[in-house]
Amino acid sequence: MKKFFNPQRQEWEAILERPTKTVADIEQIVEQIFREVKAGGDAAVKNYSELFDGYKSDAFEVTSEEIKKASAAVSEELKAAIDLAKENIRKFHAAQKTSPVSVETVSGVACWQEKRPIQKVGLYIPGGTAPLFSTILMLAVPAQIAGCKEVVLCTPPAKDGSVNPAILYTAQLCGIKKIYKVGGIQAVAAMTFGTQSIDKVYKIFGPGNQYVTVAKQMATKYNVAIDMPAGPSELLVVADASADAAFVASDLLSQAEHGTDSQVVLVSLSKALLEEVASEIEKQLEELPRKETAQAAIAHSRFIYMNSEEKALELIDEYAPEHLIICTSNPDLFVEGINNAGSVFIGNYTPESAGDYASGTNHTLPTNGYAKQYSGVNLDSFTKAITFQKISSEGIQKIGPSIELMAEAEGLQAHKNAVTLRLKKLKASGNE
Ligand code: HSO
Ligand code: ZN
Repeated sequence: MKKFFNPQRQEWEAILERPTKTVADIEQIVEQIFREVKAGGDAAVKNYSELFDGYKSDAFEVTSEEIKKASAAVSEELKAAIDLAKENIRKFHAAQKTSPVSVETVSGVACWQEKRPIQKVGLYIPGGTAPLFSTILMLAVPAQIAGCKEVVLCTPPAKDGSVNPAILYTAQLCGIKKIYKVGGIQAVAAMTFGTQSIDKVYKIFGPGNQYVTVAKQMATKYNVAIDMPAGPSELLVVADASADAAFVASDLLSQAEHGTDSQVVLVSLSKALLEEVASEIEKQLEELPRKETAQAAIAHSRFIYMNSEEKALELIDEYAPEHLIICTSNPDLFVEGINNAGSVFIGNYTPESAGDYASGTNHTLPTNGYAKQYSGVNLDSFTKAITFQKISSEGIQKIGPSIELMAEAEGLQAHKNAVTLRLKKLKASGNE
């Protein structure tokens, strides 16, 4: 870890800099795979599944037999835990429903706005060493509440075509009917264009490695939306002497074990706590099965001592962390003052893990400083707002003259005519 003591404002940017990836070579590969999947459909997907995942079959769709087997392989305890998490995520996201907004701006001019579901969404769930089945809950539960008609899930298979049972179990629990054993770039390309067996979608959600991330960006060039630009996961903990060093260390490590590029930052208002957390990390690291990954992330973590809460808040706001844990005796200063963060965790008994799995909030969040302008995934991520209006003869007479003038001033005669013709007709019929 790198330690800093009361860094000056002009040093903050360099201290908090995130790694920049060079995506140029990846982009070329992604472009080629997109071209091939667009032209060749399933056959191209099969080729790349074989090349990248070693899976030599075009039986992409998961069968009900496979689901049954997977369900039997998941323990009852884990099923109950998934149920609890699912219910909390459902409650929190169902509460995000909004009622239609309706305003009569001028008498006879009715305007309203209603949310409608995105009809077809695609979820990408990575496999590999940490198969994140919790992400299925975070995406499929709000998709269902929003009323998305079609939910497609892609996840990479092992060489033998198997998929982690918890992934399959959770997917069917969330009512997903179309589960495909396809991973990586080819999965994103398939959901972008559609193939003989995989449906095209309008928006793609979910985390992934840098290939998947670049592929999702490529999808946007073909009018497919994505949840948000993704980067390595991040946690910033702000703590003072009232924090429990072991808790703080465990939180920092929980983020570190995600990947060697995870961004881990401690902002401490106490020098003693900073040192305690550092030694706790060394201790706890020893016991972790993913020690090597966590160690690599910790190696580039930043431990920053600040002697002022206000300055600490400014620094945090500038960094805009994906996750922010506040363990200070005066949390309100940070809670009320923070402008830029994906998700905030308050107090010694609120680990990030709670939000990662089961408290109810979403764990698909903006990284890489995007918390300055993006929200995490929420119910609205699966809807669009449509506006409606209905104008009566009285209404068009009220606003018509202004429209005519504005259209004229913009040099758009046809726009003006669309109003003038109507006003004339009303005048002729004596309906003034
Ligand atoms: N911390 C991750 C989500 C996650 N953690 C899934 C465990 N499983 C990104 O917010
Ligand atoms: Zn996590």
